[in-house]
Amino acid sequence: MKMSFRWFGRDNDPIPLEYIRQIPGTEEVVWALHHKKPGEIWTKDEIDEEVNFIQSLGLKTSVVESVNIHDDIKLGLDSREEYIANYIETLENLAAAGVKVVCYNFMPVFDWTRTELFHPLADGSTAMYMEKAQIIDTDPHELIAMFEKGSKGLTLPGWEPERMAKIKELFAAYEGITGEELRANFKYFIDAIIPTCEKHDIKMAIHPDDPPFEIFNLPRLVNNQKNIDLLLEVNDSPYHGLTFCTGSLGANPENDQIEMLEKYVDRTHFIHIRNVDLDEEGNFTEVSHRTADGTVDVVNLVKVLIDNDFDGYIRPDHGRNVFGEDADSVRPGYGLYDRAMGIMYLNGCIDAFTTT
Ligand code: DNO
Repeated sequence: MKMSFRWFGRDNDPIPLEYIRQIPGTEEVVWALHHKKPGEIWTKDEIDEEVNFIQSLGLKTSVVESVNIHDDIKLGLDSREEYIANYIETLENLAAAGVKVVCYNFMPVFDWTRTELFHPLADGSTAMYMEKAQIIDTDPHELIAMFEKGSKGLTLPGWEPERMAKIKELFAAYEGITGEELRANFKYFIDAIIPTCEKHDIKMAIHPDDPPFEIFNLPRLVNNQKNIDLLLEVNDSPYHGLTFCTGSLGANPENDQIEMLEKYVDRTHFIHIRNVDLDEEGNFTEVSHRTADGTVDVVNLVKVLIDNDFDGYIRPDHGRNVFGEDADSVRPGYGLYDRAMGIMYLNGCIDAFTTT
């Protein structure tokens, strides 16, 4: 398996690539063209510029996270044809630059959601937190009103201003859409792009929905075994696979992640390892990667990967904010220190299971 570290690019990430190279065993940078909007073509020149820069510092560029999907595709509108054609062109351009795996999601309206970014932990660090009731009980219209008033009551990372500006229309567009309809729109998309993936040897790795339960009445497709089975069944190609995210799936206490990883390991191209500490009400805080610090059995999940000769890509997911790292300059969850410690913990697990 290949160890990687997510990096948001020269304009968005204060972590120097030189530091990433110093994390033992880390060969790959998980990258993206973060200025690109969903539906836009990533040109060969733009891709080459980024890839050449990362590679010039001795790191590889096999994994992209994410090429985001335009909402018209998720909604199944006629205009999806143009966006699917653009997506295919982007995949061809990425494959030409040597990219092997594309991580993406199919969540309506939002990417991941939390209710607090700097929740204090007992050790004096902070981490992201999700209070389930606050999300479940918030009516989307109240949420829209809160944003219109500029309220910081609910802090939701990764919500770009352009999206917030059209949040009302987005909610209206998704109103009434069922899980089955969303899955049918997903199938239309994946069936359209898989021939390109097979031809150019570039794998799709869908990320689970985070949190893995319905929020604001928006349907979920990638949150539990039943739905993941249905999702994988829409197209049998191995090029249609998963990003197995232990933090996202770990926030649903009914998910037996060991069983799930054993079942899906052959369709898993990328794995995000993160631990969460889930309480009885379904709230969770993100914690260190160590098994003992949360409710995700990180050690035995790594063992499943080793036992199955997993040869895809792995990265540590969100870390805590530790050692006084400047929380304003790094993206929430994406500081250097705790993720680097996460890698060393994963390296320890990997070595313990592979060294005889
Ligand atoms: C959170 C990330 C997600 C992920 C997307 C994939 O930190 O794991 O934002 O990148 O859902 O498209």
